Amino acid sequence: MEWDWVRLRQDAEAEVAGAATRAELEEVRIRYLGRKGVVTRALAQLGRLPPEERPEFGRQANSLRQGLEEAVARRREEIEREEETRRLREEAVDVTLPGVPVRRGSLHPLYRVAEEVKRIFLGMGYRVAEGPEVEYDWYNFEALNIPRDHPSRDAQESLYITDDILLRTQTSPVQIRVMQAMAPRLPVKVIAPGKVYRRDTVDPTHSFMFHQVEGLLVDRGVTMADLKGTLEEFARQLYGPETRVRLRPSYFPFTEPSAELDATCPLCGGKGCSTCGSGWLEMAGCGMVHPRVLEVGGYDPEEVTGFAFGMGLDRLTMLKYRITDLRLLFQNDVRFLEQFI
Ligand code: 2NM
Repeated sequence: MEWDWVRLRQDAEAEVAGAATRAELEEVRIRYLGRKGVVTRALAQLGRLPPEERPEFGRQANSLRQGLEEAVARRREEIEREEETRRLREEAVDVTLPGVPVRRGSLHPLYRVAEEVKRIFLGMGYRVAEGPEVEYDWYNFEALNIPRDHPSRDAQESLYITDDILLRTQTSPVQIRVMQAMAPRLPVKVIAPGKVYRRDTVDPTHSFMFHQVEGLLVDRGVTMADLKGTLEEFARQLYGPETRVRLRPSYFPFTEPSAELDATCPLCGGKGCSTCGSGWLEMAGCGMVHPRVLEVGGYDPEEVTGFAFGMGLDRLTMLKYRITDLRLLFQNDVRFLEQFI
C-alpha cells in the first residue's frame, strides 16, 4: 500500500484546524492518533514492509504523529482561549448600570423611643432589667402590696393563664425580682422596659397590650427630692432643656407617698394647646417604695429607702410623633411604619 504522507498530513492538519470545540478536536485526535487511529495503524504495519522501506516509513509515520500531536495541543490551547474569552464576554457585568434598590427597614417608633429612654437612664447610671411577661400573681400583685380585693386582681381586668399565673399588668414584678437577686447589695438602680397586658377593650387610646418603663432606685438616704430631680433630668433630656416638671399627690399600693409627675407640654412649651389643654402633660406615676415592698425585696426599710416610677412608652411615642391612634403602633402596617425611616 502506498502512503501519501504529504496528503495525509494536510488532511489531518485541516481537520485539527477545523475542530471548533474540545470534543470535536478529541474526536479528530482519536481518529488519527488513537489506538485504532490512522497513524497508529500505519506504524503497526511497519513490520510487514520490506526491510529497506522500513526506516523511511518509520521516519514519516513518527514525524506525522509528532507533528499531529503538536498541532492538536496548539489547537486545544486556542479552543480553550476562545472558550474563556466567550465565557468572560457572556458573564460580563456592566457596572455602570443602575443597581437594584434594596428596601430599607427601620426601627419601630416605639423601639426608637425605648432606646432613647434607655440611653437617658443609662447615662444616669441605671441598668436595664428584663423579666417574664407571663408572671406569677405573687410577683405581679402580692409582692407589690396590692391587696387581695384590689380591682386589678379581678379576672375582669387582668389576663389570667391559670389561677396564679397571668400576663403581667406592669413591669414592677421585674423590680421585685431584681431586688431579690441583688439584696443586700446597694444601690439597686434599674429600669425595666417592656410589654404589659390588661383586659382592656381596644380603642384609639387603649390596647390589651402596651409598653411601660418602670424605674427603681434603692439606697441609703434616697428621698423624694432625688425622685423629682431624676425625673426632671429625664424630662429635660427627652423634651428639651426648657421643660419643667411638677408633682401632684396620688395613690399606688406599692409607694408611699405616691405622686403623679407632670411635665410642661413639649408641643406648646407649657402655654396650653389642643394636645395638652393646660400646658401640662402627665408623664409618670411615682413615689417612695412602700416599706413592705422593700422588705419583700430583701431590704430593711429602717436602713434604706427607695423611689420608683412608671410611665407609658406608647404615650411618649404618640406625643413625640404626633400619632393620634394607639392601634397604629401595633398593626405593623408598612405604610405607617415607612414614615419613620
Ligand atoms: C408606677 C408608679 C409608681 C413602681 C414601683 C415599683 C417597685 F417594684 F419598686 F415597687 N416598681 N415600679 C411604680 C411606682 C410604678 O407605675 C405607674
